[in-house]
Amino acid sequence: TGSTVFAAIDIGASSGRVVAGIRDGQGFRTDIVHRFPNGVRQADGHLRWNLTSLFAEVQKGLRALTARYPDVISIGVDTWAVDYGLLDAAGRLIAEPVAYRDSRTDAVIAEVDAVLGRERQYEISGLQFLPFNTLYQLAAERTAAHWTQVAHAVLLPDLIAYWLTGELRTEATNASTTGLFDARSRSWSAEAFDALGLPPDLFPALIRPGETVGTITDEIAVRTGLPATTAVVAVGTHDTASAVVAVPALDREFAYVSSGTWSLVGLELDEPVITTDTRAANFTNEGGVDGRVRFLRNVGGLWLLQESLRQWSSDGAEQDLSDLLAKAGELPDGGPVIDIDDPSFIAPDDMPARIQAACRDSSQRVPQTRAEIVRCVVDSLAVGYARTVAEGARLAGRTVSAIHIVGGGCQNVLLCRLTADLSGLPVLAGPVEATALGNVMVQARAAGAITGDLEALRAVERAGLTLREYQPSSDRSGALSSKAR
Ligand code: LFR
Repeated sequence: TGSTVFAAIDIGASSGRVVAGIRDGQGFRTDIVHRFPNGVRQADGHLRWNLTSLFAEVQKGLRALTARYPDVISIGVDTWAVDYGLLDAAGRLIAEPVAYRDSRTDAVIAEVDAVLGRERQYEISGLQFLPFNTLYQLAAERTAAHWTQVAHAVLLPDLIAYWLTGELRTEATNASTTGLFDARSRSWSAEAFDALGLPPDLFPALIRPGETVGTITDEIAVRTGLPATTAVVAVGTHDTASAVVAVPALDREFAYVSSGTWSLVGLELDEPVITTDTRAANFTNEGGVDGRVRFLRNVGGLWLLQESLRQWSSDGAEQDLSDLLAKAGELPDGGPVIDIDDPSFIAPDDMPARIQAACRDSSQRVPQTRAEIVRCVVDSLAVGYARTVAEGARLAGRTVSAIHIVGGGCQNVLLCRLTADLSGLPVLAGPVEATALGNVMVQARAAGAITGDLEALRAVERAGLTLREYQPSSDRSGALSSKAR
């Protein structure tokens, strides 16, 4: 009676979770019922995800969820963007999806740019150039032997929704990251498909957040214990789109950082801003929920720390991040700052050595200890956050009164404090589970458990949250400001 529980399947590049999102008197509560690791591995000559095992974890999570919450209303799925699986005519996955960190696009970027110039690409899609944008990945793949078998390209959250329901769709916020989507008309770009020689119906039909994909198959109902009538609802299936929904802002003068494996830094706008300046600054105009525009840039992320930790653990004893961060925080200001967005950091392996090389190559002091390397990454992230917020505000002609940091990185006190100091703006940290919350809130609205625009949703969310606030201190803006501007 009156219990309103929604299931969010939220899978990031380094971990996934199945979350119960509960609408209660205050706001929304999340209960993580299942957590599992994710990562890329080398297989058949490429870095790949293992969607088959991720889907097994999803089912395990849904089983755990129904055991605890028998009355789940619906399910929403979000994952990282740009990657896709290829299905044959019988709907079978042809191979495990290649991961965006694979280098396969190196060989085709120039070719694609020759048939559809970078400027024209940006004019159509408003998308920042990233070497792994879907159109480059498809260009690399279409010459492979298996291409003749391909019936559909399916973005990864849509693939999971397909396995749950048997229904094939392409959710629009994630479609906006392909480079084949028109940012202004918010539909596929026939010109882009044509230029690349891709069939116009390669991707399944579009669906918008809030619409229903379908009900779960009988097989999934049996395996998970969910009622056969349970619906899968389209949410902002691009994880960043869901995270932005759950930025707990009280007005619209906010900037956000969705801080996870990547840091997505920017503003929410009503219309795309596609100019030579925004192109030069490599700002993207990704599609948000309710037709909003996520005007942002991909800034490097916790990936550099995750990969450093992985390296150090494989060298010997397990290394604890909170311990290193505490030590890093005690180091003096003014250490080396690297360009965290350099493409040389995209691939896995040997991260500490690459960070040291970046310092050496830019004639800075080379960090030696683990704490120094961690401090270098955190300083560089904070510089990237402060600079990108200022740049986004300038490009969009907007004022920003606060920066919200959501996602895992909001727990990093040093990062939050440095961002406040360098930007001269208050930083509001939280929630950690923004992506799952954004996923849940869109489902809750589709079910009628909450009504209104994103501002209304955020107001309800905010009522149930305690945010940590960091006021800028002027001491530090002096010490590092030359690097932030
Ligand atoms: C964050 C994210 C970014 C996207 C990157 C690759 O998880 O979705 O928004 O650029 O992963 O898909």
